[in-house]
Amino acid sequence: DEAKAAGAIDLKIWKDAERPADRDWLLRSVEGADAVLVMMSDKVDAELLDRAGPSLKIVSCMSVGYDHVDTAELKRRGIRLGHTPDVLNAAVADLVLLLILSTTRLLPNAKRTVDEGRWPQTPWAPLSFAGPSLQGKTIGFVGFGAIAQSTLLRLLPLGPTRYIYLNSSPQPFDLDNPKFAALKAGGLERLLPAYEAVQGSRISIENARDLEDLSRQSDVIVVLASLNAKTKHLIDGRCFDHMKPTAHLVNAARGPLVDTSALVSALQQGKMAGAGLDVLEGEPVIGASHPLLSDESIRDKVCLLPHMGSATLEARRGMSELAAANVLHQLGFAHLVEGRGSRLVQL
Ligand code: 8YV
Repeated sequence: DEAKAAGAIDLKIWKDAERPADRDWLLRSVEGADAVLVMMSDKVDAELLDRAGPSLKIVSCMSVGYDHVDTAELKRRGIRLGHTPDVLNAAVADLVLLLILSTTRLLPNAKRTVDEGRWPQTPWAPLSFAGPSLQGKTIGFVGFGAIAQSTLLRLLPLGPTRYIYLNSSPQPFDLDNPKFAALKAGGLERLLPAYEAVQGSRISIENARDLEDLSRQSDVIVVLASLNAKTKHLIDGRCFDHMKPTAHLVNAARGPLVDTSALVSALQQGKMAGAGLDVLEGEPVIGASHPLLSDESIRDKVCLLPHMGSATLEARRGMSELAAANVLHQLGFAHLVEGRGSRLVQL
């Protein structure tokens, strides 16, 4: 506001917070811009960068993921990229927990039974709506960045005794390695012995050998990796072949990390027990005709959410402030956001 009042900035703002920016509006609005601040739904490609022209210095994303941005083009043109890590860790980790519990405790089936008025006709039986507890179980993380580590910290009181993870390169577990900073900052050193004492068993955190190893051992696989050419369909048919028939899959990262048709077949064939997905290939247009919802034999095994991992008011405010701070830092207005750092990506 200050910079605008001083006549130092001209802002073009898409004002509808409920709907993504219209592409034509975006292409018109970026002409001659010094910075563009985009949502995950705004594709930043060569066409948009051409329209912006040589004045463009930074593309700032209001998201931690930036698979909607052509990073090679940005690098080639010397344009910086900003994103919003960390401010959303708690919100996404909360949602992952919600998905793990929803899918293991059969929430879709239970809720549909009540919502559709079938409860009175459903006689109580010892195994009605009974799903597995997390106590003594193994959780496998595909992608073990700050969000996955925040999820692990939230899972500790629920009783899993083994956590295994995979990153883009092998990384033995070592709390002094900055790669595990979110676990250290969350107090793992103190929490681990406390929960071991409460549960009366050791809790281990280990680097899985590979995806096959992780798939074979996990009771819940949590996908929190970034999407790129190497990770598309990382969770595929082979992975489902190795899973325990009682295992669940949760994806709160990007839809294309999971091969949806392989997932549908795995659920149909009973190769796994269920899936909780905040993201889906082809989102946002998922309807009742989607294969995960149209097949009655698997419909109750999946909990689908509309990509809302970061959707707490606090996280969204933090994301918007950081996305704006990234722009202001890059354009030489850092003094306007004193005390607020910037998060630029090394391209
Ligand atoms: C969404 C996310 O971007 O930050 C990310 O990468 O996937 C989420 O935070 C956000 O929910 C939608 O704008």
